[in-house]
Amino acid sequence: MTQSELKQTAAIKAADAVHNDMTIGLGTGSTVYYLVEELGRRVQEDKLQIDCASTSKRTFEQAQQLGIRMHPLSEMQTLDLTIDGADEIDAHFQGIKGGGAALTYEKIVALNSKHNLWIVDQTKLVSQLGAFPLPLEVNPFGCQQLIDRLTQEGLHPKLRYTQQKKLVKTDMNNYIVDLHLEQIKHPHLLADWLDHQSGIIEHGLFLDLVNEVVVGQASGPKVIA
Ligand code: ABF
Repeated sequence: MTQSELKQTAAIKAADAVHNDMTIGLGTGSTVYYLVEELGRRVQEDKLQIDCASTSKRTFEQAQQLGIRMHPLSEMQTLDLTIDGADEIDAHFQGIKGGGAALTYEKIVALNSKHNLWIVDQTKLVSQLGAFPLPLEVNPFGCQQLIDRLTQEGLHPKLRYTQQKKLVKTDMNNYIVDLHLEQIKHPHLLADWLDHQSGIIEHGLFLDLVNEVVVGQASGPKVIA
C-alpha cells in the first residue's frame, strides 16, 4: 500500500469514532484531508449530524464545501473529539506537529477537546522525537533576532519557505521556523524553555495531549490507546 493509502485507511477507521450529535475538531494535513472527505460522505449519504470546528482555513473550506456544519471554535463548548494528524509520535504518545504550519490552532483546539485522536501512517511512529524538524510559529517582528538567539542556543533554526522560495505564512500571517535537532532527549524541558521565549507564538511539541492513535498499516488500521 502507498503512504497515501495507509493514511486513508487510518482516516476512514477514525471516522467510526464520530457519532450523531458530537462536536468535532477537525485537524489539518493530508491524512485529515481523507477524514474530512469520509465525514462529508457520511453527512451526505448517512445523514450524520455533527457540528465541527477547524484548525485551519483550508480544512474549514474543505469541510464546508462537503456540507459539514462548521462553527468558529469560540462559539463551541469543549469539543467531544478532535481528530488530527501528526508528524512524529513516540512510544510515550508524545508528538511533534506543525509540518502543515497549523500548529497553533491545532494546539488550541486539542486543549479544548475532551478526547484527542491522531491519525497517521506507520512512518510517523518513532522511538525518539526530533528527526522531524520541530516547527515554531513565530512573530515576524524581531524574527531575525529570535533566529540568532536560537542559533546561539545550538537549536539549528531555519525559516520555512515554500518550493517557490516564498516565506511560509500561517493562517495568522506569522512565520514558521523549524529547529533541526535530529533528536529531542528531554521534550518537556525543551517545551518549557520554548514556552518562555518572546517571539515564539507556539511550538510543535504536543506533549501529554493525545489519547488514542490510529495507525494505517498494510495489515489494516491499528488503534493504539
Ligand atoms: C497536521 O498534520 C500537522 O500538525 C502535521 O504536520 C500534519 C501531518 O501531516 P500529514 O497528515 O499530511 O502527513 O496536524
